Amino acid sequence: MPLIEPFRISSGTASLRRILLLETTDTDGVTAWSECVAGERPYYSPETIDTAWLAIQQWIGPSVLGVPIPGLDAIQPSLDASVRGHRMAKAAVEMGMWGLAAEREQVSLASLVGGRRSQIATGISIGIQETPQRLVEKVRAALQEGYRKAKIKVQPGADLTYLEAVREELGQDAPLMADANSAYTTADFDHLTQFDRFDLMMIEQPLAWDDLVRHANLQRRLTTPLCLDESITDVDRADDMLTLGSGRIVNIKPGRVGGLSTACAIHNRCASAGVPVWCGGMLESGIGRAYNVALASLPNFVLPGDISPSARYWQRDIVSPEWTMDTAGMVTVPHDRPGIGVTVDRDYVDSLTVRSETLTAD
Ligand code: OSB
Ligand code: MG
Repeated sequence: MPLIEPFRISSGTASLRRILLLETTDTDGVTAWSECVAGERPYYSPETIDTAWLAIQQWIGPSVLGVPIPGLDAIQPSLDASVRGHRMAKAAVEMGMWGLAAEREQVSLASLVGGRRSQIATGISIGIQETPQRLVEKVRAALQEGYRKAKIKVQPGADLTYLEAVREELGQDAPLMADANSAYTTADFDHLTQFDRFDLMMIEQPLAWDDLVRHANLQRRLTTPLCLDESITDVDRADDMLTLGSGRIVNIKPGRVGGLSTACAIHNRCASAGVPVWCGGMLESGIGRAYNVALASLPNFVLPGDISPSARYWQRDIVSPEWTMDTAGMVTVPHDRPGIGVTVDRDYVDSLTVRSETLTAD
């Protein structure tokens, strides 16, 4: 699916998304769609869409097909017991089974997850722009459209002057944060302390994608809260972050942590520790977005999520209704619709499909 505009972050640019979709069917013929959030290249995490395809086909698919599931929370532990890593591939499968359960029971995915919120406050994630002025215009337009938070992608050379320009023109109260996608190192600590003067809501993942210790050292030197994204891959990593003080906020993405049950467990851990969370995004189609919206309806998702409406990324989404945001920056949780809450436009998906494969229980 072609993105409406290229999305540039410190670790690479995306202009066209190759998306892996799963359609999971049970023995009664009930089906549900889910999405794998892996990128085309291993620039965010080691996984890619192609490693996910292989992992699902070779190991993950065969270990769930035809096997009775004792409960939704049991899927991921059973996958983790054998297959190391491949969390995004596991998540696509695990989430499909949540979607399927919601469909079977004719309840909304949000209520199956335990979410009560009826609307989700939405933030926008804005890629690295050619000039600070271009960024100012983007942020201004987004806040005018209703977005409750603007996340500005940064990297060395496109940080302080950009943030300075946005603060100067949009004022001290504009809800801003920065996301570095691991663009900095311990050599940049002095530089990073200069971010404090912009009064950001948080700085997301400034250091290495799998680091916790250095983030803790950096957090001690900053007044701005750090938020971790890439580094929080499971419940233990979230516990480690809390123990070490590696950050004060967590961006939860179900795809990154292996599925919805771990996403919920991390949410609960953070809630007990008084650490706020919000739901991140991975440039998903309307299918992946459905799972994010359901997750974000849990109570400790207290900060605006990267849950942009379909039209932010796609000329035409593959679901109906498309995801929309109102002028107050809120996305409505489809509690009144069973399953994932949207219908997949199968003809459109077929027309975009370049490869498909069916795995069956033997
Ligand atoms: O770091 O949150 C990130 C997109 C791809 C990979 C990593 C990230 C992102 C985003 C986009 O920030 C969030 C969205 O889907 O709106
Ligand atoms: Mg991020």
